[in-house]
Amino acid sequence: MNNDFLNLSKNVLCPPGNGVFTVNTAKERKEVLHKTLYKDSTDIEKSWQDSLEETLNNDQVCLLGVCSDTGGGIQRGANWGPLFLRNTLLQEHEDLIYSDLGDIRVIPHLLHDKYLNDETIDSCRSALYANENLELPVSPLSLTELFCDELHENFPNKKLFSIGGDHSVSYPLVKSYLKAKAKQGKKVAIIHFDAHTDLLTKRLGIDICFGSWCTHILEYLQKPQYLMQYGIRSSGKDRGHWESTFGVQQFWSDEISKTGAQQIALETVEYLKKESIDELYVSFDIDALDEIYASATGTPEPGGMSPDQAVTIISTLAESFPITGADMVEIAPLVCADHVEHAEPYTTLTYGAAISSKLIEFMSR
Ligand SMILES: [Mn+2]
Repeated sequence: MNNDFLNLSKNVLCPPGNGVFTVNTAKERKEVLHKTLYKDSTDIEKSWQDSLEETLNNDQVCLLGVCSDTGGGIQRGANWGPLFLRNTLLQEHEDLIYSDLGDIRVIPHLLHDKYLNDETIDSCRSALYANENLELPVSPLSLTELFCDELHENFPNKKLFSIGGDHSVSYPLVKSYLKAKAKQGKKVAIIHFDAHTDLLTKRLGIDICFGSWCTHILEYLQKPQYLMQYGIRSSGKDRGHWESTFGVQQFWSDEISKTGAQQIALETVEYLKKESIDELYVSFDIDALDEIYASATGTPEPGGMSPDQAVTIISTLAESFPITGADMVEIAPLVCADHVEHAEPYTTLTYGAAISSKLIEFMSR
């Protein structure tokens, strides 16, 4: 491995679960995770650094946390997704095989470096790297893109499963994946589960956020039709508007229930085969699920998919295509929707972990 890449990783990542910068908050939860990962180590930073090279060189699926929810904007709290989802995966899917790269280092007030002035960048470089001359980005989305670009460059076959974060984190994750696959000459499609289309061009003047990330990855897709969206239901415009304006393909939640998840998935398989698609990336916004399964998220919505429907679609696609990248985003474990009866975080985490474990299992094939 390129030594520069190992050094870069040590600079822009931190141990799993540490991506939310705190002194005492959630200390016990972090300790549970660290004890499982690093046994009796008293120096977590060192144990994590020592494990990085092996993590990168093995052929297991790699986990990456992006604890940024600055790109959200209605109810935040998805910054805690990576820590809580990891603990749920370890408790409820203990036989699942993957290795953990850690979390992107996150300054919670920042989103993307293009929104910053030089003075702020210098100041944040001093804080993150103790060196303002180190020309690394400082914002979560910029750091994620740089890290993923270098990861794909150094390890073209590495499969990355990322945990958000609000959905804006999928912008650098998917963009970097698409650039890497284009270089490899692979034809890919994005399978996107969500209650929302995420197809704004800008939201209040900001182009990269949870409501607009999809629009800005279209230019990296060979055809806009290769963005396929499932579970849509909360939208100011109808399906025809989005499909004719952007060229994407949508399967709204009511249609999935009416036609059946299996049938919808088979139609997708047929389309993707006709287009000679080689590989898939799955981006899963937990609010694709109905609010009774996913209330601990920024924008829980009724009328959504069941976990079974989602797993059916993913499993059917995985029988015909390799899934070579995926993310699970928008789980906000400390958020409790007051309009959802019996809202609590554990149901959301359990279903989020169940779908994540399926994705990791399929990616491992
Ligand atoms: Mn979304």
